[in-house]
Amino acid sequence: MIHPAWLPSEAFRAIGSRRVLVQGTGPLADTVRHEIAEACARFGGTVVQDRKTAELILSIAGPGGEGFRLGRRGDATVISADGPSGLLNGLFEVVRRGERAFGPALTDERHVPALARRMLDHWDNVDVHPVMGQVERGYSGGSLFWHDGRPRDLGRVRDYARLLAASGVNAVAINNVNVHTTETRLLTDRLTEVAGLASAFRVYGIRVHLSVNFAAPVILGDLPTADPADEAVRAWWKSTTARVHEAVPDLGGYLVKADSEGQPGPFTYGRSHADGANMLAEALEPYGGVVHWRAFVYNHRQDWRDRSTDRARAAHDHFAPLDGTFRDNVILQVKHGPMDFQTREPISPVLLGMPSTRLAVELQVTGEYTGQQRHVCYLPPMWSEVLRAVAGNVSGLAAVSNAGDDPFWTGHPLAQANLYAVGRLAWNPTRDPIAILDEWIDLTFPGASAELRDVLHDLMDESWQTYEQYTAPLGAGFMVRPGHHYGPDVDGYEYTPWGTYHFADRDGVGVDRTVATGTGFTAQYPPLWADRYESLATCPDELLLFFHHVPYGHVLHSGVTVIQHIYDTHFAGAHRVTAMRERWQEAAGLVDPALHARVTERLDEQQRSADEWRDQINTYFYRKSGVPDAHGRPIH
Ligand code: BDP
Repeated sequence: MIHPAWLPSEAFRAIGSRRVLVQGTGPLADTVRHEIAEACARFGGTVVQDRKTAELILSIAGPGGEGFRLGRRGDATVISADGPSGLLNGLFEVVRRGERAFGPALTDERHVPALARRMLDHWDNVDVHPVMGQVERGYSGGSLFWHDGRPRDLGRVRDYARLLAASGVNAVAINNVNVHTTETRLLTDRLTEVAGLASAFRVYGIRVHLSVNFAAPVILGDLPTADPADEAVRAWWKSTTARVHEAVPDLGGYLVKADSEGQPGPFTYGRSHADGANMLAEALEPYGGVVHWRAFVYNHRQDWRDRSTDRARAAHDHFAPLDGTFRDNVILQVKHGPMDFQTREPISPVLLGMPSTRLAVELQVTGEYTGQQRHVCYLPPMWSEVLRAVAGNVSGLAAVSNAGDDPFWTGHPLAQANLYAVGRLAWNPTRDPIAILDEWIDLTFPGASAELRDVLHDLMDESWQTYEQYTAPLGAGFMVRPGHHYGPDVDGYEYTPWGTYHFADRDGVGVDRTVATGTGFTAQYPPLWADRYESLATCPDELLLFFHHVPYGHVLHSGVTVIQHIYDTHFAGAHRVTAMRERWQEAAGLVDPALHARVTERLDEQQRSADEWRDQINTYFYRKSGVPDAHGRPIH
């Protein structure tokens, strides 16, 4: 059985037991009508045609737009939508409120999304990749879109689109940013598959985007070059894009990973990333499409002995000089941190330093470096910090999806909350992440008892911080097993060409990224930020080792030494997991037994893994430093 996630039928009871009027035409109004008719059939309400008797009125009151007004008119609750998408968004607002949407106390509210583009990126392959599997960094089974190299039944895709629409998402990229040969063909001879997926997403107001391979003209055998200055190449993209739009008239656009981790790009031809992005933007422009061009460009074949190189600098070094040179329909998609989705990173300086470029911030819902959906790790507290810092600079959010064909959608059932919350935060980045968690609990477990709610909060509220405690300390990243990135491997990446180092030796640890003595990365920030990170006196503890190389005896703002902090947090984090496991047993009988069993199994693994992290990290730093634990706990 497929778990209904945050849309069990019970969530529609308040609507489905009333007299409801829907006014408006078009596919999205039809979707809303269909949702209401189903709910009424289940809960005894009626679809009415008359305003006078209606208890809920949903109407399209404007020419277009995603916003809506919610309020009371007489005895009815009314959604006046700016356009068809607003109608759907209004419906889900009423679903979220349940009975609370119907009291006379309801005051007029206007709802509009803060970020215009709220996108999920799927790293799905059509075929199963020999190393990466079908979904790259996927921890929830196979793809929702393809099976055995063929498109799946669209029913489940439609259910997925519905879940996403109810969270506020309005765009998806359906295939992996590493575009292999089969997936390159989605642009040409596999277009009918794209059209099928687009039809499933369209009825929920979600536009499909395609990840494209920059070298597609060469890979598909049509041209000898992919040089963006070559007229034949430009013409190829224009005619190919025209054909794509014959099949999918409302395609949202292209997503591109270029000159990164082996993907082809404009550098091959001595051209800039603006040249590359602008060529695709020109091809998409007649159709209102956009190019999401990723800023994740760095040299993954570095000489690790060369201390002057710094992977954290790469995106800003490449892109900041191009500010103002991108066409209007290019969106530069920037990972939230300068490295790569680590548990703790500072904000990418690209997001603070390109005022004349349209920017989208990229987050990773799939927990590649945050427990891979085997650990409980509720990420919105991290995302909320990011979004508050870049508010006003970005107009979009793109997040790597964590959903797959798993019956619980996300491997770990509690990881559904991350998927739900990312859309809600994109709609309103100022929301309290814990209030969003409450919303998810209400929808997913309608009528949840106070007891269940408390257990879920105990497990999830601070789970990101707990994960951070027992894994890599103080902003040091990548102490993970190379390749699959699960579990500890203290030096796994230390002497590799990937540019991911912590520089631990017998005297100290951390990467010196200061201007004074290090790589100069701090200078990429606006002055106030740069000063804060440059100085040991003001650099926040949790990012200390990201910016500074310090002796083990360095005293943190918290008053403890770096080495003692490492020991303390690792013991505390693993201990906390033990408490979480015990707490979860109190939820037995309060949730679906299959869900309870799945979470129990995951918590067992989280405990094993947290203990392993604790022991390896503590032992490593004890052996490097020779400093014993002040509290005499066992470290070998
Ligand atoms: C890294 C992943 C890799 C992705 C890459 C990306 O390990 O699988 O292809 O990000 O974002 O974190 O392109």
